[in-house]
Amino acid sequence: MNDTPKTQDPGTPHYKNATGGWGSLYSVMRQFLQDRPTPGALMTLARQNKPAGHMCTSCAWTKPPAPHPAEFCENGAKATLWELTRDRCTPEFFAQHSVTELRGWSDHALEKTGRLTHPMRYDAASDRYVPASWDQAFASIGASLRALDPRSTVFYTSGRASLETSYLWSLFARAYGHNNLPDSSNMCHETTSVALKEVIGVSVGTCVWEDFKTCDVMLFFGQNTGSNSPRLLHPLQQARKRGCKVVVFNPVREKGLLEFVNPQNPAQMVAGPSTAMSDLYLQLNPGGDIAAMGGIAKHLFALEDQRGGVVDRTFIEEHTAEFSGFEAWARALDWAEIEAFSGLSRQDLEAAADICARSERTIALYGMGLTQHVHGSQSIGTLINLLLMRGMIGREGTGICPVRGHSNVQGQRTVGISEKPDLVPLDKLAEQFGFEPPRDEGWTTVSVAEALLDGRMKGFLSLGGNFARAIPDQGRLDPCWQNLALNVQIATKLNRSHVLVGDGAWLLPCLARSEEDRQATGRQTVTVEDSLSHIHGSVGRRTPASPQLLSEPAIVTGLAKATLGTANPKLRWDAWCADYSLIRDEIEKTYPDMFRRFNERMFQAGGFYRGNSARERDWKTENGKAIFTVPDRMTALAEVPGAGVFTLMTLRSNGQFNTTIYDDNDRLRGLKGNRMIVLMSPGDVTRAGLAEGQMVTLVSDHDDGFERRLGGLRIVPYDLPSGCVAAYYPEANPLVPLDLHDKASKTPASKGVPVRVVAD
Ligand SMILES: Nc1nc2c(c(=O)[nH]1)N[C@H]1C(S)=C(S)[C@@H](COP(=O)(O)OP(=O)(O)OC[C@H]3O[C@@H](n4cnc5c(=O)[nH]c(N)nc54)[C@H](O)[C@@H]3O)O[C@H]1N2
Ligand SMILES: Nc1nc2c(c(=O)[nH]1)N[C@H]1C(S)=C(S)[C@@H](COP(=O)(O)OP(=O)(O)OC[C@H]3O[C@@H](n4cnc5c(=O)[nH]c(N)nc54)[C@H](O)[C@@H]3O)O[C@H]1N2
Ligand SMILES: [Mo]
Repeated sequence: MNDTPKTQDPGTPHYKNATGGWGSLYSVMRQFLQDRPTPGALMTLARQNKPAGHMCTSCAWTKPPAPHPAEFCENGAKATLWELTRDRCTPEFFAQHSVTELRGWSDHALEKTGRLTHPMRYDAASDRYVPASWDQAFASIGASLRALDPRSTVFYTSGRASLETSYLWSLFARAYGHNNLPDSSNMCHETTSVALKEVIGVSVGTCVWEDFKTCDVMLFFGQNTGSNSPRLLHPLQQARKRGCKVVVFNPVREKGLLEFVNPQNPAQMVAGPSTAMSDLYLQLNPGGDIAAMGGIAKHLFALEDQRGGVVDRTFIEEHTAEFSGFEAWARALDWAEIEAFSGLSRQDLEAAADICARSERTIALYGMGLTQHVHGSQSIGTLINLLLMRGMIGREGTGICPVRGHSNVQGQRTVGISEKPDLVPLDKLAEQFGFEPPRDEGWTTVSVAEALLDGRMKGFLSLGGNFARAIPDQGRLDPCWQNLALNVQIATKLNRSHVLVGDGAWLLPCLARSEEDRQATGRQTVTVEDSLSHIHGSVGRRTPASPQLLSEPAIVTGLAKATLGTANPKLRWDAWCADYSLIRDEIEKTYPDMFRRFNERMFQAGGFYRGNSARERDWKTENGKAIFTVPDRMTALAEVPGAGVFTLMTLRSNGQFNTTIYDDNDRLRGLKGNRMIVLMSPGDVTRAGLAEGQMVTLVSDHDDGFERRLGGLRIVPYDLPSGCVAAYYPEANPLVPLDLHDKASKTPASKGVPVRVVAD
């Protein structure tokens, strides 16, 4: 626990300009010069996120029905330009550099080599990747898989692969014989999927686009909109203009939720002024969200006692269960404790509660600041309590809005990528495809890492992503990758997961989403689902980076056929690969309610809505009601008592997309040129006897007999609550202990790592 409420240390550096604006345009231009994209890249950008174009591979924010002429943001443009680079990572490159040498390269340098061009096999004798044909790759991987126990293998997915690819991937896994289908979601919004399912009966948010036009309050918990979902700034700006109140809870003063100049509004670009994006910006302690929400609830009950009309009793009686437990908990909270744990003053929390009490339509949005804590699912449960007590779910302009990360991460779960067999219609699959799917629970990301450590995992197939770099505890896990019998990486660009390999490794290059995908029946299209549960068709038109590339569906069907053979006529790998509309027909058969007339509706403007029972106030929970919950703790920090222990948040910069590092700048936080830094409040820097610019080592304060350290970090005084520090993901991942995760969902606690700061 930290000492009593914090006042902010003044005078720390900040980015002077608003989010968006000219800074955003300059940043895209710098990226353009760095990537030297192939000709026509700007035309491709103009089609991004529009019905006849491709859906951006950056974030999952919704694509509105009436898109702006340029419906992309700074970071969406960067992601596309990064994909369309002229640079190529060829067999000649691999002949020149051993894999051991490449392990010493930075994340940026590895990806900067450009698009992968050929299927490659790792040759242990020469310690190099050597070229192979696709036929050799499929035959060899198929033979290896047949020799392994399916339950000792893992099929990982990063949240980018389309609905079509994801459906085939999970079908392949189950026909082969396992449910080991972890997804990047296991490190991200799995907390959401587990927590929301339990309390409101759906695993996704309830908001749709229209809600953003009529809400009168938005509560933002731990989501860095300006960097990570910049297109959400547009509806937010519109909402501000019509008087919608915005309250932000975030330990860091993130620019995007402070002020914004719309780079697509010429008048505002030239003459300003910027739009103030929030009414209250509350810099709480990391992990202090439950305490803050508890304070708000407590004051709402006090207001109800004073004047009534705050608590929606009719809704509560008709639609919810367990309200009395929550009410008793909130009323009994002690303000001194609320202030100590949240790091916020009673006055500020009462002001936030006053805004909530006056609201007729409230939306709550959140990101990794809530999900990546040991008590993440309880924070989400508590946030739902706040909405339910005021009847703020299932009406226009209200609801819960988890802001998802990868562009199809939500959709992958929708079509069967899940290690939890209960979430998948296995009986349906059995009937549709004539095989008996495995029924036992598969491995989450954390279980995979455990199985890697103790040798139970023998084979790992990765559909995109950079698993080895994204997971916790890298120092411990890195050497284990060389022990696998099989490691198959389907990717667009080279990354660390590809160079931590041993014998039996393959690198299979695929088309990017903006590239044209031609199969036997002509040009193919794919689909993705956004954060608001809308499904969009996506058409790639660019010439592929290399003629050797295969599409993801072609690779998955190739692998499946080579592994399973052709004995089951219902598994029509060749036909599906030739015509993706047949895959969509299968998806529709498995999920008829959500994907009705799938092929017909996929290009509907704004996407088609797959529906959401909680939005209709139909609660598919254990007792048929929306359920109030009582958290069993106020903060994760209670687990790390003792002087000198700081809570480490691992953060994204504005110059990265996850483990893809575009550059070393974090423009919106006013930080430049170095990612090996640790942010710390000026008061804490002084109190710890340190100085600006000093080099330090972070040592994880987690007592399990394994020492986790990260040295070579430079101290940067920054406007943070005292008691916490921040460093960048993925550089800081060796400090995140594998067993420090949300208890319900096993999402790693990447925003709540206890560390000590030691001078180098
Ligand atoms: N440009 C770009 N876009 C991206 C990504 C990217 O890397 N770059 N990644 C994509 C992915 S996969 C995801 S999941 C999303 C991630 O997008 P976000 O959900 O925004 O994730 P983070 O950047 O990790 O940080 C979240 C915010 O939480 C705050 N925070 C930290 N701890 C706490 C806490 O305890 N409480 C509260 N209330 N706040 C806290 C941090 O200060 C930060 O502002 O973005 C997606 N979009
Ligand atoms: N400490 C800490 N750890 C974290 C987080 C954190 O906040 N802090 N965030 C977590 C979160 S939210 C997430 S989502 C995970 C991200 O984990 P991942 O999704 O596994 O990682 P990415 O960095 O998104 O993967 C980048 C790689 O994907 C490949 N790629 C790009 N486009 C394509 C494509 O179209 N097809 C294919 N096949 N491959 C492609 C490229 O080779 C690129 O190098 O990290 C998690 N880890
Ligand atoms: Mo994510």
